[in-house]
Amino acid sequence: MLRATFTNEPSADFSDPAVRDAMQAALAKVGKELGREFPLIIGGERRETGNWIVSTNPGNTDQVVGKVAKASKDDALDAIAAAQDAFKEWRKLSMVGRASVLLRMAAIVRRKRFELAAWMVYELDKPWDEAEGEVAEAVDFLEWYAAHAVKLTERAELAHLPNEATDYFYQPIGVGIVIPPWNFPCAILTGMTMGPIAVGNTVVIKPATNTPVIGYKMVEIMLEAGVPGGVVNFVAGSGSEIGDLLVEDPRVRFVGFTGSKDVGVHIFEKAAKVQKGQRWLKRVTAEMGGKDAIIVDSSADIDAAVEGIVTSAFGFSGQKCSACSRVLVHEDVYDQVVDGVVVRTKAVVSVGSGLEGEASMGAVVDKNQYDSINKYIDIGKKEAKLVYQGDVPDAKGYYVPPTIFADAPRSARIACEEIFGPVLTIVKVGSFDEAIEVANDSEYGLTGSVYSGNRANLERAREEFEVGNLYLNRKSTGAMMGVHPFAGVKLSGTNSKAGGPDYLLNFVEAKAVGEKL
Ligand code: TAP
Repeated sequence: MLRATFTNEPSADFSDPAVRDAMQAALAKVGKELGREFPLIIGGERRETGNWIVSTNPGNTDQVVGKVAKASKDDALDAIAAAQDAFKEWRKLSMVGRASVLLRMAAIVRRKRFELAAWMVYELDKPWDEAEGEVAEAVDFLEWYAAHAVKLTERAELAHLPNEATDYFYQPIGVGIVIPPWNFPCAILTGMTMGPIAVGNTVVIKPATNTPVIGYKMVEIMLEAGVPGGVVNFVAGSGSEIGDLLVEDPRVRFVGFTGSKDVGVHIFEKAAKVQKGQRWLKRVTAEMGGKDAIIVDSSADIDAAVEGIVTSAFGFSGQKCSACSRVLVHEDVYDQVVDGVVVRTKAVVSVGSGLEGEASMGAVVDKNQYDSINKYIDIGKKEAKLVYQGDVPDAKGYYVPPTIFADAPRSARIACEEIFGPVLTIVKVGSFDEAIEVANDSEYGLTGSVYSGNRANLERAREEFEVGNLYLNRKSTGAMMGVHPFAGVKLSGTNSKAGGPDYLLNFVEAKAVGEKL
């Protein structure tokens, strides 16, 4: 039943008119469902709370995508109780049995790919290809974790004693809280939830407040695929209101978080404190922000570097944790690279409503992000030279133009702080040594790329560039599950490596048994 080998789910080709028609049909179908109310799901029961999180389209702020019940503290505690109860039985199911639920979910997600993508077009103003690509990534997470959960049942080889039989195997650990970000509300939420569930744990999901509707849709599919109520629970609510309560609860065994550095550090600290009645140390996987750099060496293929920089910087409006936000260019090729990046951005980056499926960038996620990015653009105008700023549509949405600063000092705020929008900062360096030094002079260590024709420099970067995901002569975005296991180092995260061979080990504990013969 389980696939012996894993292959990545191919993305749809939107240059094919039939594919575009399918996406238009999904947008029309979902368009008729906008504005509906969605409950919490606790122990398999739907629950309304009288309070709502109203999710709107950031590209058209008058458009309500849906209203999702907002959890109170009691709702959150009930969800933990339901997960604790469900753990008793779910942990006993065979790994193959649980993995088959993931494969069933993958099949449903695959069938609903355009519909799920359409929900993200409405809820995030995500461009069609990015939204559909994310759905394909959710399929990858499910099939990869299904296969790797089964692999975990293989007994490890141990040394033997002549008169003792030894055994070593993995067991699930318990109730987890899953706190995903809004930027990949389908794929990351699915991976963070179904990985731990595959190996026998139970989960309470608190979706990001900006994207609760797509979160609800994914949980519905989990239940449809056969995840029992209670094994997965859905409590939408504000992180600042119910986050600490969920993380601190002594019944919780692990916390999976993906989001900003500040919130991740806060959660890490809260989870570290052993609460009254708690009988374990909590595990935390916290995958956080970045200030991802692309280095362009003097020997680089400049056209390839320019293409990689522009794609990495402006895809999904720079709202990917892997987005390139600073470029460190050797002085010998500096002018060529700056000119090339500006020319290419003008040619290929356009801003417009995700709904129309034409523009390469949609709106940014909400007013807070819009204000914060614009604040950084104002700071950048004082710190560096604005070399390009594109246009935005005249629409009621949070549209920010692609913006490029050059000649930035390495210590400029726009060169050091995560902006998480379509703002690119270019810094000139005098040597490859200096490029590596500037790249590493950061609290973050998520992704990085090096464009170079010099083998020695590429090998130096392999060893010395302090990132969790390094790319040589290619863009810094577009990690694929199973191909580029993904997570950062330093204050970019706990390096849990989503979509990698070790990810599931974060959610099991190993037991060694020795039996005297
Ligand atoms: P955050 O603002 O940190 O929010 C992430 C999640 O944490 C949301 O569900 C949020 O809920 C919740 N939260 C907020 N305060 C909390 C608290 N006190 N306790 C528990 N949960 C709390 O990040 P974001 O804006 O959604 O996402 C963007 C960030 O994620 C960027 O920094 C980006 O680099 C990073 N990111 C990293 C990765 C990886 S793999 N490293 C991948 C994607 C994104 P509310 O929405 O209710 O506030």
